[in-house]
Amino acid sequence: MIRLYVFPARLKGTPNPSLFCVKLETALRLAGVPHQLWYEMDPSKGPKGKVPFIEIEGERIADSALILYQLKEKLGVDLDRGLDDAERAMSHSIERMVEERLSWTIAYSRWIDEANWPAVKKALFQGLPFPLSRIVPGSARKAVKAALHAQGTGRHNREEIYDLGARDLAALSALLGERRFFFGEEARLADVTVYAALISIIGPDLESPLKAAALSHENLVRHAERMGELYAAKRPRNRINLTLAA
Ligand SMILES: N[C@@H](CCC(=O)N[C@@H](CS)C(=O)NCC(=O)O)C(=O)O
Repeated sequence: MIRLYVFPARLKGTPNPSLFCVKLETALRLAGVPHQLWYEMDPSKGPKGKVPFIEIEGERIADSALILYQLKEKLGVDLDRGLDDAERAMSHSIERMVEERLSWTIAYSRWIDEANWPAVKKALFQGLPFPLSRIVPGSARKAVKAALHAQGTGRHNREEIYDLGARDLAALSALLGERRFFFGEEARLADVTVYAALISIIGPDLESPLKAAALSHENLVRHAERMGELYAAKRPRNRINLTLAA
């Protein structure tokens, strides 16, 4: 049985505070891959210092994309089965745009934007004992700020960052058009990845120009609703272990 390690589900409105955890869990659910969910608060427990990661046959593997490549190789799991080469390339491009660009705007809106940080801090770090409650949130925020700066997004001003995010969302909306899913009637990896981003933006009770931009695209909102229904319908039975990892 695969163990899927994700952050505790501490942000109301989204299955997980991490877009990458939502993506991987949704992909496993949709592909019908049996798994147990383990909550891990410490990314350093993962082989690459990040969450999510999985444990399969005693081996820990990190990175949502690399995990899915391995599951394809080992178990034949492929949400993009049946797509032609150009569609697969489009699916890949959508996944990369969401993860390499849009996700940083989401991180900014939660961790840096003063309008949301107090609520995010409260949700993510609830229950930490003193004095950790005084130290951990600030140092985690500092680390995200440094990562945003290194990646580049953090060098733009607030207006520019939200404008970049709004452009990504507009592109996704145009690509989706009137279809139910990006490649027709079936949800593919691109749909899973976009859902992970959309529910991260729209789901939590946090306001930002990014959320306003997402809500302005009716087709994206409907897509998120549709994917949310699929996510709920594909809940694995007796396979969830909501235990905090030791
Ligand atoms: N490329 C990775 C990204 C995972 C990632 O960035 N995880 C973040 C949470 S959203 C993390 O664990 N950050 C902790 C850190 O960088 O110290 C994937 O697809 O899994």
